[in-house]
Amino acid sequence: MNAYRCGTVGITGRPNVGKSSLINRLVGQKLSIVSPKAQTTRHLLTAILTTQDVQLVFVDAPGRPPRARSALQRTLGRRAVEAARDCDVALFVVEAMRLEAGDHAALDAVPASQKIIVAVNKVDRVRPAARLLPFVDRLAKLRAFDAVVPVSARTGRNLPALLRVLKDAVPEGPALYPADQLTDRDERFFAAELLREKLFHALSEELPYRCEVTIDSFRLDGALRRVDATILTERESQKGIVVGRGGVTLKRVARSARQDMERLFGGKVYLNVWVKVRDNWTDDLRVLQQLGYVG
Ligand SMILES: Nc1nc2c(ncn2[C@@H]2O[C@H](COP(=O)(O)OP(=O)(O)OP(=O)(O)O)[C@@H](O)[C@H]2O)c(=O)[nH]1
Ligand SMILES: [Mg+2]
Repeated sequence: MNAYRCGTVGITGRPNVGKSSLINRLVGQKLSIVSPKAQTTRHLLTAILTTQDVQLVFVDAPGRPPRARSALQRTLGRRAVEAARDCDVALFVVEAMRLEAGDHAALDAVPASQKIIVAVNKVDRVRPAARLLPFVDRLAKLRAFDAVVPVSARTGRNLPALLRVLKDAVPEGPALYPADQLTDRDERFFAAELLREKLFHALSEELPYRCEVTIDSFRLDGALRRVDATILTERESQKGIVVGRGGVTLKRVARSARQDMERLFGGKVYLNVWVKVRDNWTDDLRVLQQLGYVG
């Protein structure tokens, strides 16, 4: 029998290439939030896949922002490289048929000594599929990658092949986590993230980047989870948009977040959401500290 394998897989890549989608699909649970906008992920998140012969501990990370304009973005930039450096193997995700300066910058931040596997994501969009071959060739010349695997997080295509190469890349050793543990984060973290995800879907352009979510209290009341949350905005005018006319936007966002929480937690949730203004929080080190972005 082959020995058990276990290791950490740090994800890296330009924003919006589908890193979080891929991790969710690989572990079979929506843990990491996803949106069509770049820079959705802000925190490091562990998602654990345990099988008969391997345990893969994926670390999702923010996409590396092209230009850091605020203190928050500088922190995200640092987090983006952390995951790919401090792991057994880096999973570098790119979008099929699209290599940009951001991809090269993300790759350059991974030390030359690091094992790297490339996932060429979103291949469901490439027609005919033969167009992919020259792209993969070009990619393979960038560095001595351990493997280049075309996949689709959307359709699940080729994910078993990706899991096989990841398994071969991690060291032999016993599992780090119990077989039924899916993540290192608690329900409180997911409550905040799911609410933040809904803001990314409901608000246009710049506004989601000006918002943050904090959980003021998270209590179990029998089988009911009672969650009090605050959405921080930077200005009064932004608060107005988040709340919406007659409160419609806020109601829609809160309802959708509550439904996702109930699905993830497997029980009823009572969610209360307030919206507050905290002047320029994305550049306020004290606020960023309170939010856990800076130590
Ligand atoms: N067509 C297609 N779209 C995908 C695929 N994977 C992800 N997407 C979409 O790409 C967008 C970005 O996905 P995310 O998973 O949030 O990307 P990310 O790399 O985690 O982004 P950041 O956290 O901002 O760095 C979303 O709209 C996804 O639905 C795929 O395989 N095919
Ligand atoms: Mg992400």
